[in-house]
Amino acid sequence: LKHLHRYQVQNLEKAGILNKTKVSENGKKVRKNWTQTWTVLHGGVLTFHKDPKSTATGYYLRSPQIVPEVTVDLKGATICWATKDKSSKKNVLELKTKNAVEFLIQYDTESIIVDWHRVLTDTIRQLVRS
Ligand code: I3S
Repeated sequence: LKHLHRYQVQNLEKAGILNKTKVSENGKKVRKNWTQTWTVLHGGVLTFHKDPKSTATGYYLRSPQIVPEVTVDLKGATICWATKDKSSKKNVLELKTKNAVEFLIQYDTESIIVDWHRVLTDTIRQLVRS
């Protein structure tokens, strides 16, 4: 089990609390539903987990099998800063998946969202080459 823990930690590229909402699916706008989620970037896949309180880092690592609420394959996805018309919130990222699902990702602390932007951009770039 200890080995499993180490394996999980090494491959965990980034994790943290973010606000997210889906905005469209198959070109169709869906009603926003901003929720705070525990977000994990791992092996080119981004997952959103419900109830960040019960899924803080320790809990996630102890329960690597935990089923995410949403799984996003970043291969073929795009990430950019959302334009002002997309949301009244600050520090908003727009994530579009290859199969035409659009999410907004947001966090009030600029340094945190800037970090996520950098890591997501790098991950998507690497996946293009792979
Ligand atoms: O882009 P919208 O439709 O103005 O987004 C806002 C709404 O979804 C609103 O909820 P209602 O569906 O009850 O109107 C949300 O509470 C807002 O947070 C949404 O806008 P922001 O600007 O926060 O992304």
